[in-house]
Amino acid sequence: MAEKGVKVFGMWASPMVIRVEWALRLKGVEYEYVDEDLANKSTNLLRYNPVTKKVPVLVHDGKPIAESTIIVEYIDEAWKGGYSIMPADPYERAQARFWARFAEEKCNAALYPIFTATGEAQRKAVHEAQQCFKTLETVLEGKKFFGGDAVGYLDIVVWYVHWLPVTEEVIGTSVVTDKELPLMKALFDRFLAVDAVKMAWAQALKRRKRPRLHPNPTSPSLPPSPPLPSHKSQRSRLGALLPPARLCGEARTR
Ligand SMILES: N[C@@H](CCC(=O)N[C@@H](CS)C(=O)NCC(=O)O)C(=O)O
Repeated sequence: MAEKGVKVFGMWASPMVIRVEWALRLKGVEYEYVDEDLANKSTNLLRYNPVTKKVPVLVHDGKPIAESTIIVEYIDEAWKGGYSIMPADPYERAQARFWARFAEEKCNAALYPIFTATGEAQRKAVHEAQQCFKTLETVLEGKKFFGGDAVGYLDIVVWYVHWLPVTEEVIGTSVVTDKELPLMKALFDRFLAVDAVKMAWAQALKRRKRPRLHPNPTSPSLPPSPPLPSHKSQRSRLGALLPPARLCGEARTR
């Protein structure tokens, strides 16, 4: 008999995985979360995603789907009714996809050098990321969220909403400020106050304490990191140990 239910194969710090969890929570879909050690991937992950071998993977009634943005669209279509993630209008849908690709390819890419550069190179990287965000910010004019009055597809794709405050604290430099990017900053605050968003992020931070996670995902021989202290210092350590740049995307060390 075919396997029933919804599973998400993920890794706590992955900004791509949390997109899937946000989408499922917004839709009110129950799911089981399977935490992967990316230094030692499970046979199930390799079986479900033999092509890229990356998380997230959504398994719905035994059928796997990979690539976070594709999964988010799938979730919206598979659980029709109730909360809508994609705009109803085809033109608006096309626009949301266009900006999602821009955010993914240009703004995400512009952020990675900030985490790794220092001094003048970092200042230049911050400036370039801000220019990219300014372009993205034009979509927010007159709206509460990219999706309009409620969180939509583009809000979900813009992962730096939850990771950027953490990394800004670690690098000691602000990218999204009231002065430079007021609409984006207001969006960040609003987005992080949405229940489904808050709950998924709080849950992800709890997973961080699992002992089998390592400070360096490419070095399974390292001892597990100790439990984190709370709040501000916790956030600093989170960023210092595992910034997204070391885990995700092209910048990750292989
Ligand atoms: N384009 C993919 C990127 C997924 C991705 O980069 N996943 C990272 C974690 S954030 C991963 O699984 N890395 C393990 C590896 O590269 O081996 C998506 O959006 O789903």
